[in-house]
Amino acid sequence: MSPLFPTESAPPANEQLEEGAWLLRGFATPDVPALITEISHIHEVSPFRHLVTPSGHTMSVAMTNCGRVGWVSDRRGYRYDPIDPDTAQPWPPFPALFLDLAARAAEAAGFPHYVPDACLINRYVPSAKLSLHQDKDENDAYAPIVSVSIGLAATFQWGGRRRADPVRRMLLESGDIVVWGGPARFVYHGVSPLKPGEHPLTGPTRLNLTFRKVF
Ligand code: MD3
Ligand code: FE
Repeated sequence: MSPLFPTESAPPANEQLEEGAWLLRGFATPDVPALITEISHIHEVSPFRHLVTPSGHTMSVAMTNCGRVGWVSDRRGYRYDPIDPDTAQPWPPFPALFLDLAARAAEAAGFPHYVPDACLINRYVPSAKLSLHQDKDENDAYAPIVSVSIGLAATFQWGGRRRADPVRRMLLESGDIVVWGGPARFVYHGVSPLKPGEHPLTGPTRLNLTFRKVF
């Protein structure tokens, strides 16, 4: 018998991962096509590039930014910079949709009045990965990082406050948002090498937005 209220039409429930961390499955799905358009406009001004870490390793993930400052790395270290070193110009401003989406997601996770300063945009192709790390270049240690996944799905690695803590794995799909704030702000995390695939909107690519309150 077919159910009167099929579960397929119910929005997925928000899932609390730990204190301060929420997984909002499909939260950004209606906005994904417009987000991709905005990212391509940002790429025209501040193109994706492979940054070099202080140890001299070239990252497999390509990055760009929008907002007041952008996250950059070179042989001298990591920093937030108001100027894109590749163009010698300010980073493109936040599209209105970015600020609106980040604030709605943060609110849904218990962080009202979220106004980020920066958005790091990561682009993965098959085999690109992000090794286990903490994000601690931001001055605000309570405000959340809001992460939006777009395109191919990726296996996200979610650890604890110490590098040696056990790591859980979960699949992040296009439209999923994860919010990490307060006590969950400094957990180790990473992304396993992207598996080859084809997404209808992004082709063989995964995009990820991470909104940050830097100041
Ligand atoms: C948990 N990006 O850009 S997003 C990063 O999918 C980064 O591109 C990954 O890690 C990506 O720094 C993961 C999820 C995420 C981002 C930041 C966090 C989880 C986090 C900061 C603290 C705790
Ligand atoms: Fe990170």
